[in-house]
Amino acid sequence: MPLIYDYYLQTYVANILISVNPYQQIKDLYNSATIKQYQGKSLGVLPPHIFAIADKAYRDMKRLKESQSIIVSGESGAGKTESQKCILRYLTDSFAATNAGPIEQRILETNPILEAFGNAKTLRNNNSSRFGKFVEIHFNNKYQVTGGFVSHYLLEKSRLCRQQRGERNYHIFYQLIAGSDEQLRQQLNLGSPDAYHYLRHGCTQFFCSSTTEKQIDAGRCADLMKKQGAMRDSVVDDYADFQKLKKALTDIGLTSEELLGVFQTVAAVLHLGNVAFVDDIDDTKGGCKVDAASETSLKTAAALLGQEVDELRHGLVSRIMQPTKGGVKGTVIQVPLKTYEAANARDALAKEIYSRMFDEIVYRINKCIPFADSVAYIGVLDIAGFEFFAINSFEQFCINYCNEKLQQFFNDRILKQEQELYDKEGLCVPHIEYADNQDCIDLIETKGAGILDLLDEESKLPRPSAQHFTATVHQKHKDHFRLAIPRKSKLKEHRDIRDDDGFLIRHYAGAVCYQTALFLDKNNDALHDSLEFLMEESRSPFVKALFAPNSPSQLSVLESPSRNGASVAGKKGKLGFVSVGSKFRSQLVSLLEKLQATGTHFVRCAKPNSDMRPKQFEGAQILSQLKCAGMTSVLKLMQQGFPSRTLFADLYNIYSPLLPPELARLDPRLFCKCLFHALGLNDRDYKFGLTKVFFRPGKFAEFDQMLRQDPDNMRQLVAKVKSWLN
Ligand code: AD9
Ligand code: MG
Repeated sequence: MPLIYDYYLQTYVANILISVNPYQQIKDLYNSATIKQYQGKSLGVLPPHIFAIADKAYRDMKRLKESQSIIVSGESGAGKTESQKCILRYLTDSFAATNAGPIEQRILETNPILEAFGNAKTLRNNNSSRFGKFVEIHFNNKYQVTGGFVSHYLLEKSRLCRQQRGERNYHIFYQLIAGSDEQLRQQLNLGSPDAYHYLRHGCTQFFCSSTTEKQIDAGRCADLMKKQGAMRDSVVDDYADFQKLKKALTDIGLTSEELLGVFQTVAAVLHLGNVAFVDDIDDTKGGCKVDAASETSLKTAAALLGQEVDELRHGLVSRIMQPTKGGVKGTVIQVPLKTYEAANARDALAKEIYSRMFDEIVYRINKCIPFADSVAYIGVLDIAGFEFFAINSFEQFCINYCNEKLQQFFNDRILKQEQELYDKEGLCVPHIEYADNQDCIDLIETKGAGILDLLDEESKLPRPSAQHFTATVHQKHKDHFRLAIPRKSKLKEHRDIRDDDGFLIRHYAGAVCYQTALFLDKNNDALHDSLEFLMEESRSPFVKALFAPNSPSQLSVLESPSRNGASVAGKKGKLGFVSVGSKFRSQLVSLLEKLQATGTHFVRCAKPNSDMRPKQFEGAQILSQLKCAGMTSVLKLMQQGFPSRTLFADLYNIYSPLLPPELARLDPRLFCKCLFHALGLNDRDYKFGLTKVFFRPGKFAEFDQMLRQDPDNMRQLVAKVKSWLN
């Protein structure tokens, strides 16, 4: 039986915040007054809150003069992105430079932009982020916000061409249709969502809020929305979000031509998706041609992409090949494509255009929030948690690989280093065993024999196949504990599948069965050369720039330039392209290097139920999420651990100015001992190590409060210390 709750559930396990999505707006929970309340307060002084974590990260950055990161994790719909937004708001509101308003505004405006192009309605979340991100807020030497940097990971490209029933494509398509004025609509030749092949498979409804409904009552949009039966959501509103998006894009510096370039590109993707192909019976080589019924779509797509219609037509129905013999390039030949090959080429083009546009937009965002005078940053990671569905493909494989790496980092930071520190400081806390997952990471990423490299190798074969790839994986890692052949029933449930069509990996959070049929295609999403050449020569300056050799997609968009200018996107290998898997592996290396170099804070978000409803709390579901987040070992450790600690010297520096000179003269260690004794702290609540004092959860905050008490108590305290010293 689900339990009913009507409060916002947040709690700490040691210094880790566990936050359960309330699925309702809670009055005053995130307003400016609450922000003020949490400023400068130690963890535990006020009720658990995402602001308390943001403030701790800020205070640690200042105190330790070291960048910090906050890792927000959880399954889809658990509240990661909302938490990230709260952290960004807290930091930009609290620590703005007095006269640097626009920078904070621009940092906050990255959200509507990223969400328009990178979020979509899924069955699990109406505003699901279909990419991962690490957002850095940079601070100057006065620890005021000075700029930012966004790194992004694994935009889900497959969504562009197909969505599950009930899911949508990226919000921007619906925003553009619902929000553009008549002139823009005509310019882009826009119809309603059900007119587009790329929107038709999923759900074609708009999102709307009651305010918008009133605002646009008499307009075309209201008409459209009524016809489509608009869905209500507290966060997503296609019409209003489009107006916000236009403002945000203008604020980050896009000119009106560039803005039009973006919208033309979005519309071009829709029209391109409507170009269908049929077998060309006149072609002796078995080629295909554009279906006469989609000529208008082809023309519109070509115009919007700055192409000649016939060149685009040619690019889609044939490909150029230049065979090499003995290292010498031969004559260029045109190979006609079969109907399904042309459809694949069209989809590949749509995905490539869109993902390059996404890279460009992130690049422009970063350009407008520079951080030349940064001394440190706080980075917030919002990336999908461990996933397992009825059918798991390459996307789940990549995200679970990422979660293995993050879990290892979490174990290392929270469990390994914590226990090493207890040993070093002589604290005598019993050891906690936890599972090491290095073998699972090796299985995936080892150079040469790891699954990612085997996949790349398969692509280089003359006739690559999913079966051969899968068989190679099983053969290379025959007795690997983490790898198994899935039981027939597991794969066959949904389709007619053979044994060598998949593998099972025993992840830290559970076993997942991967279906490998589309691994090769999803790993190698390069365009064929003819289309790439066409786009490079586009008459549209916006499209041409997307395909230029120095475009953000070609350069690395992953590194903040101040620390490492080098590209981590990987070098073009023998394949002539960087595979999705190897690019992601490089990105993860870079991300983990950053995390290793920062102080870390963890937020574990949990989803209370599968229906996105408030006040419905399903205990078993939450427990399983906490297990996936590796929280059980942490709970064991923290039951007997000491999560807050501070150097004697630091404690001395903080509190000696509050206390009379007799006390301040003592050396830091004795000073702390006297103070604790005089305050009458229970010795189960703290432990003295060699250089630091350690506190049980929540006890540092109590201690801090005791010391900031009124002068009368302080006098009594000093008298107690003196008598104890005598
Ligand atoms: V996904 O992996 O991107 O699909 P997230 O990011 O974990 O997922 P998100 O932050 O988008 O989830 O939250 C999902 C929805 O829950 C939001 O659209 C809100 O409607 C709702 N939510 C989440 N957090 C809060 C909150 N603190 N207060 C109120 C919330 N509503
Ligand atoms: Mg999200």
